[in-house]
Amino acid sequence: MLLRTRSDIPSSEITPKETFEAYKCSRRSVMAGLGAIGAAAAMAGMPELARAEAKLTNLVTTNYTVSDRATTPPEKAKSYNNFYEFGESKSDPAANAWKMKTAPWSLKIEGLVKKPQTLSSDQIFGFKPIEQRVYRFRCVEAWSMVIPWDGYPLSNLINVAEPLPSAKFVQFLSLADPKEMELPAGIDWPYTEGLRMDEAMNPLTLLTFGSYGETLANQQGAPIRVIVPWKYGFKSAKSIVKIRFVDKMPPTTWNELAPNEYGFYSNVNPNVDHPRWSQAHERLLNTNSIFPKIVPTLMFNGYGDQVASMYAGMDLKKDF
Ligand SMILES: Nc1nc2c(c(=O)[nH]1)N[C@H]1C(S)=C(S)[C@@H](COP(=O)(O)O)O[C@H]1N2
Ligand SMILES: [Mo]
Repeated sequence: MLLRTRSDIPSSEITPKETFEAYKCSRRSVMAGLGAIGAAAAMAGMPELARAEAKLTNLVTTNYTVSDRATTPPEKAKSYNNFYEFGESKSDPAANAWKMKTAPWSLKIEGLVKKPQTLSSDQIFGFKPIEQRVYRFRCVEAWSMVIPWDGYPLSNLINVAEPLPSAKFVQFLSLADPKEMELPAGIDWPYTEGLRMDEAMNPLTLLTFGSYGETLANQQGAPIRVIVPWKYGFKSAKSIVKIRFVDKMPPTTWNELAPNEYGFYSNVNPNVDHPRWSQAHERLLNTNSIFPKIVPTLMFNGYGDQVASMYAGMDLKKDF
């Protein structure tokens, strides 16, 4: 099994500053996106750990906010997590993910693109104004939360790389570092997920750096993850180190483990049950109560208006 770590990426591969500035993203605007702690830490070249959960400033609010459900308390969203690299129970990520060093961090963009490149997290943070979007977030395990995620559409980053017409899918690879992670046996690390190109370019797909107006906690997938709100939670890969543009549907972690249980698409769909449980309802984890409300699951998690057309003509029982 081949483990990929950040040390695979020589610093010489980091995109030079000149190239980066060609995207009209000055260091100043990078700083503007981070709170005072973050800016000070970054300026002093301090490890990003020092600015964990720094306040994000200049957040732009958008009209994607869910208003029909109360927002999950942040302590709930940051203590009940799936991040198998740090262990398989819901409390393991919060207990163990502090060991992950999130700076320096680089994200490599490779494959079928005109401009393959490696960007630091600061470069990516500063590339566009950061929006806050309160999204419904539905785990395949039939629980859900309502979380204000902070980031900008993934399409902004994809456009920078200029995918070739032959690029049909996007593959995400998460960090897999045995020095910092448990990496339980039985999974072929690194964690990997994928989207079809139109899904990756959909304006709802968020490249995410924060939640609740702060940088992501490590257990949420700091410093960079994706959020795909109309799909089951496992499609939203955490702590991404690589985005690869490919011509064929890429392998994905859960599909490889149990292809009859987890399809590539994994659109939230109350009409297609998981082989071992119903997907018609969900436990709504938007309070700290130990007796969560159970609510009906919505087709495409309630985002059908924005996404259903991408699946017109497909049999979603077959392409689940
Ligand atoms: N790298 C990685 N990404 C991952 C996972 C994981 O185990 N490893 N779990 C997925 C699953 S199953 C869910 S439900 C969400 C959980 O995100 P949250 O902990 O921020 O709620 O992350 C997804 N992304
Ligand atoms: Mo999940």
